[in-house]
Amino acid sequence: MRIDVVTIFPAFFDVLEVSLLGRARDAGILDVRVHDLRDFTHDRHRTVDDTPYGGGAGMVMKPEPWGQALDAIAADATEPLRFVFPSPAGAVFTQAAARSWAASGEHLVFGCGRYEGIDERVFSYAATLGEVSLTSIGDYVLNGGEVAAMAMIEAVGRLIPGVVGNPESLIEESHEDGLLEYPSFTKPAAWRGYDVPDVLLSGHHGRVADWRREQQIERTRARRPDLLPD
Ligand code: JFT
Repeated sequence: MRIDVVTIFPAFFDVLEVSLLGRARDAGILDVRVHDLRDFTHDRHRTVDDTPYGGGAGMVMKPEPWGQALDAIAADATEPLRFVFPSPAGAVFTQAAARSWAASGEHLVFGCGRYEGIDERVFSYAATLGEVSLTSIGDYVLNGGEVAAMAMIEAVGRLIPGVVGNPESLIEESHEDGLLEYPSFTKPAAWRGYDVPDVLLSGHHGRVADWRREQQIERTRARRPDLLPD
C-alpha cells in the first residue's frame, strides 16, 4: 500500500521508521513517503500561510503550495487516490473507515494542515484528483493534522496483511466485534496480593470463552454503553 503525507513538519513522521510499520516498510508491504509542503513554495520565505478573507484570528494555509504538492503526488500515482485531510470539522474516524481504506486498493494521501486550517478550495481541487475525506480522530482539539494522520496511518497500516504478525489478534481486538476487549493476565498467577481469576487457570476452554465474553459485555456496559444495542 502506498501512503503519502504532506506537512510542514516532516520530522513528526520519523517515528514511523521505528514503529510497527518500519518492518512492513522494509518488507515492501507499505511505502510511506513524507513531503515538506514548503518544498512546493517559490518565495524566499517559503510562505505557506496568509491572513483570512473576512477577517478573524490566526492564519490560513494558502492554496498554491497545496495544489502543487497534490499535483506532484497525483502525477506519479498508479492507483486510485484518496485524499485524507485531518480536520476538527471532519467526520469521526472509525475502525470501519480503517478497514475500508485498508481494503480499498487506494493510494492514501494525508494532507496535514496547521494554523486555523487549509483554504477550502484545496478540498474542492483534491476532489478532481480522487476521493476526499475530511476526518477527525476525536472530539478534542489538536494544533494540526500530523498527530491525527499518524493515528490513522497506524490504524490502517496494521490491517494490511503482513504488517501485524498474527491475523487472529486483529480479529480478537477491541472494536472488531463491537465490544471492548476482555482483561488479559500473564505469569505470575499471584502478584502483590492480586490473583489471576481461577477460571483462566482451569484449562476449561469453554468456560474461559464464556467468562471472557461476559467480561467484554460488562466492561462495555460500564465504560462504553454507546456501543451496545438497546
Ligand atoms: C486540528 C484536529 C483533529 C483531527 C487538522 C488543522 C489545523 C488546528 C485547529 C484546531 C481547532 C480549530 C484548527 C487542526 C486538527 C482533532 C486537524 C487541523 N488545526 N481549528 N484537532 N482535533 N481531533 N483530526 Cl489543518
